[in-house]
Amino acid sequence: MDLWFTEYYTKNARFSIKVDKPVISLESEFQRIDVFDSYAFGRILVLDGYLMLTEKDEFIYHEMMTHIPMAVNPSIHDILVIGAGDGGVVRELTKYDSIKRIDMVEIDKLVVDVCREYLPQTACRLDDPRVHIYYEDGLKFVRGKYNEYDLIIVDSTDPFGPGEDLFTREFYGNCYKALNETGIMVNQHESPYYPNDALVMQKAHKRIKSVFPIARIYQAHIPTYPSGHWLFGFASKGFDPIANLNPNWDTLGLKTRYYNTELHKGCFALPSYVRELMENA
Ligand code: AG3
Repeated sequence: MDLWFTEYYTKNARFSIKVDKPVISLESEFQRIDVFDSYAFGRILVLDGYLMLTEKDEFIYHEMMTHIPMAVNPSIHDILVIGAGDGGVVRELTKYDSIKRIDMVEIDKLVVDVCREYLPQTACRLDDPRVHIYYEDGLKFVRGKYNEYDLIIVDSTDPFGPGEDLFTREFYGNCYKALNETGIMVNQHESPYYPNDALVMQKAHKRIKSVFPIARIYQAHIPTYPSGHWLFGFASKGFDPIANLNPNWDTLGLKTRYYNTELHKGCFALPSYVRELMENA
């Protein structure tokens, strides 16, 4: 049988992965959830037809969302994670003994349930005693928080459907308030390549820049996301992602497969066309 999962990147470009077997398909209150086993990328998670992660390359995304801020401020103790129901961000964070509390706010409990059952590779640390899961709307959750967190990680879906609110100026403003005076916010920032993705990522950057004094962009190569070229936002009230890189991060002895401190310095260097997109945002 010739079974393929296909995501359309534009009307004229698409990406397909041959499916070995469908694992589970469900419809939650918020979205359609599919898990497939594939030959090339292992098990994959798809929400509303958009590929969220594969077992083969999720380490790149999850390491880049967590170790970049953690290597800038070694005194991060209280963290808010928004979205991230698959648990990949939490798995990376729990590598740090210095972290005291991880509040995770995921709107869709069914995503967490499905990942606990079918994606233990990412969901494996959701039961760490420092992790508190809230099944709530991320935008509403941060509205009520003041001066509480050292770090906010926004691991959302794309800016349509349930993830849409997590790209608004109101949301970024509330994150600013929820952070303490040394706070850092990291968010998944879409791709600069296809015009539709580039437009939403420009809008997001413009909004973050209007709220945070420091707003930088960094990149990684993620084979199974649109164009394979993915961006992340690093916003802070004072920390500079490169000048303030902790020179002792390596002595922590954490095992990573993508992130390292040389790459940390390099990933903020953007291609000229991306720099231009940011300047014209
Ligand atoms: N979160 C965002 C992935 C966006 C991918 N977009 C797409 N395929 N169109 C992934 C969740 C991983 N924790």
